[in-house]
Amino acid sequence: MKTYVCGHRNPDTDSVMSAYALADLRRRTGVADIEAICAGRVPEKAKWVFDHFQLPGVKAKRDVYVRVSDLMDASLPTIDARLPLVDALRTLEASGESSLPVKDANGQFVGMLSPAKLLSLFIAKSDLAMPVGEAPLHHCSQTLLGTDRIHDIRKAALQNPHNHFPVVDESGRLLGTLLKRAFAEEPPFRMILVDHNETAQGIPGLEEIPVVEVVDHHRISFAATKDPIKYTADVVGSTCTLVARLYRAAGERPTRETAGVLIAGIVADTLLFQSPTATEGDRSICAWLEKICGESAVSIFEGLSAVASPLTSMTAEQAIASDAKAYAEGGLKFVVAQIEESNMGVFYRHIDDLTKAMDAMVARDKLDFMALMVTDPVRGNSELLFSGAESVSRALPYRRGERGSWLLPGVLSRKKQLLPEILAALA
Ligand SMILES: [Mn+2]
Repeated sequence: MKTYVCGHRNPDTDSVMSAYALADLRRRTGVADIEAICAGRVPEKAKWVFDHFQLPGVKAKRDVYVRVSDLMDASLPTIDARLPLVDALRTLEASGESSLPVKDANGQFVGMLSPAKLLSLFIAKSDLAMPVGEAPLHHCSQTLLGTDRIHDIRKAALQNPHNHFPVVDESGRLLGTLLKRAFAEEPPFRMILVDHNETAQGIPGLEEIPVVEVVDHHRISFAATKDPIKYTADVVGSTCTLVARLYRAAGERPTRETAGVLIAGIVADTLLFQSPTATEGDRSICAWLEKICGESAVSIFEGLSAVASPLTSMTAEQAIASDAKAYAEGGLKFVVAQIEESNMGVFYRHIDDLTKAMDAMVARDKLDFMALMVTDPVRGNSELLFSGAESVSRALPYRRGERGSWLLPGVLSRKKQLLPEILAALA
C-alpha cells in the first residue's frame, strides 16, 4: 500500500519542503512505501532548494485519483492467442477464474476466454489443439483503459454482468485484468496531508483516499474520520517547524540536506521570521536545524530570494495561479492570491496585465471577487489588487495608492492579516 505525502494545491515552498521531510521521517519510522508529491507544478523556489542540496526532489502530480491500472490484478495470467486451446483451458482452470483475456502476437487484446462460449466446440467434439485465438471468444465485456479513473467507470462496471474486465492501453494492447471484486476493496493509497487540512485545498482525488495523518498550521476544517489518525497542529509560522519537532520527538536527526530543506520551508513561510505568523518556536527549532545543516537560515533565505519572481518568469495568469487560495464564506466565492516580489517596480509594470488576468479569472471561474496581494518581504509591506464585488473592496480598511493598488503597510500574511479584514468586510 502506497502512502503519499502532499501539501496544498498551488504549492508554496513550505508545502513542498514539509512533504519531502515528513516522507523521509516516516520512511525511517517504518512506512515502507511512501512518496512525497507536489500538487501541481513544483515551484521554482522549491526546485532551487532541491538543487542546492543535491536532492532528487518531489514528483509533481495533477491528481491522486485511483486508476484502473492501480486496481488491476497483476497475478492473473493473460493468454497468448497462438496457444493450443487445450493448454489455454488448463491455464484458465489453474487460475481459478471463470474468464481470462487473450492477446495476439502483437499484444493486442482479442477477446475473453470463457468456457460458456466454448460449449458449441465440445458438442461438435472439435479438436482442442486448435489455437485458442481461433476458438469462439467472448467479446462483449467492457474493455477498460489503464488510465480510466475508477470513479468514472465504477457504475457501469458494477452493472455489467461480467466479473472480469480486460484492461488495455491507448493502442489496444492488453495490460491485464480488473476483477469486479476490486471495487469493493479499499483504495490502494493512503494520504498524509501537510500544510493544509481542507479537502478543497488539497490535490484532486484526495476525497476518495483515506487520510492517515495531518501536519499543519492552518485553521482546522477537517472532515470527521472513520478511524483514529495522527494529527499534529500548532500555531507556528511554518509546517516545517512542526515536521522538525516530529523528528526530535521521534529521536531522529535529519540529514544535513533534509535539515536544509526544513530551514528553507521555515524561512520561506515566515519571511525570515519577519512575518507576524513567526513564533519563538520557529526560531528555536531553526537554530537546531542550522547546527545540523551547517548553513545559516539567512544564507538559505538569500538563495531563495534570488530565484526569479513569478512576475518576471511567468504570464500574469500563471503568476496569480501559482499561489491562489479559494474560499467560500458568507455566501460568496472568492480567491485570494499572493505573489512575493522584492522589487515593487516590477509589480507596477505589471499592474495592467495582472488586473486584466484577474478580471478574466473572475468571469471564467464565476467568482464574486478576487484579491491579489503582492508582498515585498524585504520592506515588510504589501499592495493589493482587487477584481469584482466593489462593496467588499470599499469596506476594507486600506487606502488606495496613486497607481490604483491598495496599500497595506506592515501586512505580510494573507492568512493572519488580510483574510480577517476580508471576512470582516463580508460581515
Ligand atoms: Mn505553510
